[in-house]
Amino acid sequence: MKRFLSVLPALSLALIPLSAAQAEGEKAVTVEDAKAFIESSEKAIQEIGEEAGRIAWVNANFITYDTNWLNALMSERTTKLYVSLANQTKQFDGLDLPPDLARKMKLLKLNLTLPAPEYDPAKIKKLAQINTEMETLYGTGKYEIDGEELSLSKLSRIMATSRDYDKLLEVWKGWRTVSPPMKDMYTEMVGIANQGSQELGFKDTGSMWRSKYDMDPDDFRQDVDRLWGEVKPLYDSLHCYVRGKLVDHYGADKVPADGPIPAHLLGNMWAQSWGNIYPLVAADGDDQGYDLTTLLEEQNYTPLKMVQTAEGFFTSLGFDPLPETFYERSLITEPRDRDVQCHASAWNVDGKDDLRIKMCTEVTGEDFNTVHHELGHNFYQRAYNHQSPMYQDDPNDGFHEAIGDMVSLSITPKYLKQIGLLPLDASEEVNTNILMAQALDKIAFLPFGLLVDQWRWKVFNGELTPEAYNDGWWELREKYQGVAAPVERAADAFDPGAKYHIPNNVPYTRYFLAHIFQFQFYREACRIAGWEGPLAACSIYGNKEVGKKFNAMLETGSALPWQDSLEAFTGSREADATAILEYFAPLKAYLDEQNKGKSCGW
Ligand code: X8Z
Ligand code: ZN
Repeated sequence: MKRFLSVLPALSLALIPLSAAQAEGEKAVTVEDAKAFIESSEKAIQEIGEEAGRIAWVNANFITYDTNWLNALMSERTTKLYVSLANQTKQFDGLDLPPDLARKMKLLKLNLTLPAPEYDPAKIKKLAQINTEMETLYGTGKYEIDGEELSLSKLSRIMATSRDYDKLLEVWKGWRTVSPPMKDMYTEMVGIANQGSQELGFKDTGSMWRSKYDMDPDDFRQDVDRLWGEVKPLYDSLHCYVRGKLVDHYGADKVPADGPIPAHLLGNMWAQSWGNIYPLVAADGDDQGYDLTTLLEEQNYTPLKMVQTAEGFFTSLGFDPLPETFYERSLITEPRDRDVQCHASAWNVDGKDDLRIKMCTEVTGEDFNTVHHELGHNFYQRAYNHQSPMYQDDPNDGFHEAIGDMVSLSITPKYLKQIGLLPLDASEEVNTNILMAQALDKIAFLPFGLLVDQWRWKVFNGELTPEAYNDGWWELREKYQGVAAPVERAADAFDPGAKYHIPNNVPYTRYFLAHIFQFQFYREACRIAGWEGPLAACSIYGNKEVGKKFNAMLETGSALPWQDSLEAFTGSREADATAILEYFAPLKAYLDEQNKGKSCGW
């Protein structure tokens, strides 16, 4: 997802008026000065956001020497502007500001993901170059097998479908050859960003990231740990059951019956969601689920039709259709003749209605879910586009990641019948296997969603030094996920860099939070819809009342603290794991029954 991008030519900095105090050298700044500062900052941000957005779009769609050059230049200017604005907010510290101004001041200070030292133009430039280069290494990364250069999409297809231990190992190792050259750049980037964060008054960049949640950063860390503690028993049950099935398939010589699972056997390049090995772990018996990929193929779905179908879900809730330009300007399938950044993203290029997705969509159940995920970002972006520039965002990044996912939880057997993907005489019951398929995506993801930033927090605060980057990564992978590298890692390995969000510097705790929030939103939506059956069988498709109440939360943008927005929709001010636990309770009972007598854990 691309959010508020901004850049300002050096000259325009003159737009930001000096405060009265600065001008006169002594007189204290006033609320009026603060107001004028915020107004001019918002104007500057709005004016240049579109330019930056279009350049970033072209770069991600055509990765070339020149678009990289342009992107680095824009990134440099963006950082310059935001660092300057963030540092200028300090002059108003201690001033008793009205709540709206105080909030905007705070958001302005926290806006950048990677700040840099304000008066060190060489470092700002270096940061921009490093970031562009790491993004390019990832976006153009390939690995050759049997004389063919394979992109990440192709390698991921093999990870998803092959059940050959050695083939999977080759692909898993192969993709990780793209990241060692990133390691020194990453180290340098950490140093520059930390300097910038400290200048703004934060301990380090990780601490700055944790300060974005309208609560004390230490309390935030604890809250995340609390949530993990609540869902961990469910993850442990799933891990134990899946490991048993993998032992059955690959043998105890390949998969240790009481140790961590080799990370290349779970159907995904990063072992972050396991839906692709559903056929290996599905429960026996009559309760067979369905394979969404097969259903889509049987009905001759195309990537375009998948996007239109997902749009149809949102319009059924009362959202306006996407603008025509969405279909004219989006990238929906992988081009054959050029390098593009295939990692799915959703954009609002002009801060108004120029919505797009960029996705190398394939006709699979996994991508059907991702299409809903991306459109969730777009509908959210449009819902808040009338807000002032500082508020055109989520109040908690977990919200942005949860919207589309919340909608796709309604892809139930009943819904699939309604849109003609399942035959009309199919059962509407959500049986063990349907829940199993969901758990392989949603429950398996939780520890991964947590550990990526646990690693980065340790990198930013210096607990992990460059020599320990890779081992520290695998310690966390084992601790949280119970997975292990299938082979010893070389001294120069930089395996975190083989995951998109590390070279692209996208904070990751948002996805962990989103996996909690989406069930919380969904449970509330189902309550509004008057649903009384098992939670997992509820579909909100076509429910305008749900759409209206949900939209009320979305259109608030970041104008209110997330706790207020959450309360307005769900009545609760806390991230609450009871909804995800309720959803999977029948599966948990099944898993625990199956796991009886096994030694679980790793
Ligand atoms: O990066 C994404 C989205 C774009 S915001 C495709 N996701 C995470 C990932 O792929 O690692 C969605 C789920 C987790
Ligand atoms: Zn997303």
